Parts: sequence; structure tokens; C-alpha cells
Amino acid sequence: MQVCRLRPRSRFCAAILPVVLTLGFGAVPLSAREMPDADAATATAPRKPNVVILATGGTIAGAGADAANSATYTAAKVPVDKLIAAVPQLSDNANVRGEQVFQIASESFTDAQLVQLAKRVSALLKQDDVDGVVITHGTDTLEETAFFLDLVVKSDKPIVVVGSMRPSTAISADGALNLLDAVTVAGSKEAVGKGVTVTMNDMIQSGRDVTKRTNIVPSAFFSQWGPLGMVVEGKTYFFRTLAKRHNTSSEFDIDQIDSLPLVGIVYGSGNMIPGVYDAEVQAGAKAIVNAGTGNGSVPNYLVDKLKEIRSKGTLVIRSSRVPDGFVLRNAEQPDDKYDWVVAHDLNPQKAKILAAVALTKTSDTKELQRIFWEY
Ligand code: DAS
Repeated sequence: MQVCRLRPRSRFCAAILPVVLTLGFGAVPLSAREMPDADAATATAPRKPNVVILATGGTIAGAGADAANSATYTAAKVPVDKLIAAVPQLSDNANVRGEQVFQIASESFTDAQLVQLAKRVSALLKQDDVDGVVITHGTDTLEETAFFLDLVVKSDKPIVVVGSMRPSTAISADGALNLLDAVTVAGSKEAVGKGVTVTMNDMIQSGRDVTKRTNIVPSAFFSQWGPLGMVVEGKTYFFRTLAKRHNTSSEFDIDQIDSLPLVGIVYGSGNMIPGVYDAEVQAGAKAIVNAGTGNGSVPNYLVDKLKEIRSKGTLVIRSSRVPDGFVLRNAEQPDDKYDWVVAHDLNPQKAKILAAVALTKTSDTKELQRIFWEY
């Protein structure tokens, strides 16, 4: 087209040039800089994140007899490939694949299963082709699993634990959107380094802080220090970060843990039974979390029993049955004098998880107390 180069404004060139450019365009390798915007965008668009869904059971995999059954159903029925197939939008934001690790209601989780799950999460996140992991889980002990993974998986890649309060067969089931939100967070760069999260009811909760506060409604999960953020229509919005050590800043590593020491919990009330503590020690408990009344109070008729089991080597950790606030050391009880540990703001079930993890490294009460301040 030497002619057009010389007289580009001629009628002939004006007519022929677009045709030549169009015909030739496909054959001429243009750099992204020269491509029209649409092609440049495609050429430099970030790849979709690769997210693995580890299914363990729970209501999110539950099925009820009737659409009106929002609370009467059987948990842990639907397999992971059906969970994924039921939400085709999952592939909008990520490349997703699933593994069925367990198929149980989460009240049945054992420490051995916690360790097995954490080892699988850790192994997957070491792979360069895995950007994040989602764990579908029953809601009953979801908070313990999320906290455990927060403590022992040495990766900053997003780990998101998700459940549902209604089975997929119920009217206004919450599982599909919770799962979509979980995959969004697991694939988001903003979630890197934020600790293990829990996506329920549009909220992004910290696995360390969150607890199941109501046992029926979709808004069941709550963190007394507030959620980390929200996930809305495929986007994550973070408004705070976790102040406590977690994942890569944790001193604990699931690759160095094969089992967890036994830790018991005794729930505080009036007229308690001292023999319960002896039974827990005889059953092998290395620590007992005392879910005391008020600020972790211990009845006067139990103080000697707790001092006795401490003197025989069992750790005593004062938590509280009161959901919010935190247990003050040396306030209601002379913890220094009795060599007891306080659980700070951790509820009894989370204090049990942290105590078990800490006991894989130390049984020194000063070290234990440091760990309860820092995690
Ligand atoms: N039993 C409950 C559980 O598996 C059902 C649920 O809420 O997920 O935790």
C-alpha cells in the first residue's frame, strides 16, 4: 500500500485502508500496547484464582423432607460435587474443584479429624496452583475448626470456613450464597494475611473471634469485636484486621503436630459437683477449662479442688460462661497464687482449642498465659 502511504487522504485509500487493516490485522502480531482496549484488557486480565473446596458435612450439605423444614433435616448428606454444581456462579470468580474430606455433622468432629483436616489444608496451600481453600462445615463446631486452622496452618493464603443455618432444600436456604461468598473471599487478594475467615450471612468474620450466638437463624454468627468486613456481589470489603497472632505469625505449625493433648471443659453454675474435675483428670485431661460464672468465678467450695488438681499437674484455665467481655487475671481469683491461667476473651470452647495447641509445645503456666494474651 505504498500508494496510500504517499496520498493517505485520497478517496481510494480511505475506502481500501480499513479493509486491508481488518484483513491484515489478524496476521500482524501487535503488542498489547498497540491492541485496541478490549484485546489489551483480555491479554493482561489477571487469571482467575484456583480455589479448592474441602467438604466435611454439616447443614450446608444437609437435606430436609420438605421445603418448609428449615430446622428439621439431616445434616451431611449432599456430596461436594453436588454442592459445587448447585452454584454455577462459583466459576464466575474462581476455578473451583472439590474434595470430600468427611461427611459428618460437626458436633461429631474429633481432635484427630481436626488434625487431619489442617494437614490437608496446609498441604494444598503449599501448592503454587492453589490460591485459597474453602472448608464447608457444620455450624456447631465451625468456630473451633476456624480457630484451630488460624493457629496452626503456616500460610497467609485465604482459608475460609463456611456453613449454613438452613439445608439446601429449605425455602430461603442460606448455603448457596454463603458458599459463593466463601469462594469470593478465598480467591481475593484482600483476604491474604487476614487470618482464617468465616463467611456467613454476607459478613466476613475472623475465625479467631467468631462464635455461634444463635442456634437457628441465618445471622447466627457473631464476633464481640465486630466482623472483619463484608462480601457483597462478588466483592470483598475489609474494614479491620485481626490484632492477634495467626497463621504465618503463629509459633505453632500443623506439620509438627500429629495429635492434640486432651483438654476438658466444666460449665459453671450454682451447686457444682467437685467429682466432675476428678473424672476429667482420670480420663486424661492435661488441662481443664473452667467456664465459670461472671468474670470466670470459682465457687468457694471448689477452690481447693482446683488447687488440688493443679498441684497434681493438670492446668486450670479460667474462662467464663458469659459470652462477651474477658476474664481478668487476679481479679475474682488470685491466679498468681494458685498458678492458674486466664483465657482472656476466648470462650470456653476456643480456650480449649488454644490450650490443646499450646500444650503441644509447653506446660509452663507463664508460657501458657503469654500464649493466651497473644493469640
Ligand atoms: N448439626 C449441625 C452441624 O453439623 C448442623 C449445622 O448447623 O451445620 O454442625
